[in-house]
Amino acid sequence: MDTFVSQTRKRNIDGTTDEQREPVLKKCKEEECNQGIVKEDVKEDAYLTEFSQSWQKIEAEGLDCDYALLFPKEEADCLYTQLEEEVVYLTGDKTKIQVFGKVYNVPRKQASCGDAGLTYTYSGVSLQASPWTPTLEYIRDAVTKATGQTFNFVLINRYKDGHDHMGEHRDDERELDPLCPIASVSLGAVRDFVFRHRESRGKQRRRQINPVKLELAHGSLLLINSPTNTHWYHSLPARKRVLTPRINLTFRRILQHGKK
Ligand SMILES: O=C(O)CCC(=O)C(=O)O
Repeated sequence: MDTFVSQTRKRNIDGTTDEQREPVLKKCKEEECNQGIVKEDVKEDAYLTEFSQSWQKIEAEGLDCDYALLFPKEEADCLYTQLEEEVVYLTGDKTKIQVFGKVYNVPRKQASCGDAGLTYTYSGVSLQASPWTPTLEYIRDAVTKATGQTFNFVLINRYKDGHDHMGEHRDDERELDPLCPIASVSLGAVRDFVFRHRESRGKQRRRQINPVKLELAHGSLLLINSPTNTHWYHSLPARKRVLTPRINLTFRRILQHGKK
């Protein structure tokens, strides 16, 4: 994979403790992850073993991201199973977007949750936040503990397999707090994720800047820091060889009434 990562450095992730995570894991074990996703007999000890991972810094011109494994596999499996039970995806007109005046079907399923009254608008679609579910709150709080940032909204994308995808775009809507990173949590199938510099796209490209390509793992957290979304587009390309689903959660901070 021709990943171009200009510089990496390690630092410790300040994540949740095992004790804090235990209630969610217990719930999942009690239900025996009833969709059959967790097949192994996972021992109590395995849950309580300290899970320490480190951040990887990903930098290029105008691009600043941090990547870490936030959840160990067993916990990520449980969270995935619980989200499959809890999240209600959009239907009808909300499954269409407008790009340059043309209407397209969204090639994946979407939902949004957040604090009461919040709305997020992109590509001609206005998404009203549904109430947080227990698992989304749990993941949001784990992200806050790991990053020190607070979030009031999450966009949920579910890709049933490698045919489902997300086209190149920037998350640069005015209602997003520019000081807050976008925190992207991935659960399920590993998928490629590509950043492309705005000056090296399409026919009118002005510069030759290599794309930055990542693989987003099950249980991972990618922080997209400012000013990345000003200079770089990102996408989740179709990958026909991927046969299993993936859920992605992008936690955001939306400015209420256009103010901080
Ligand atoms: O599924 C992904 O990792 C991409 C999500 C994304 O680009 C977005 O929510 O803006």
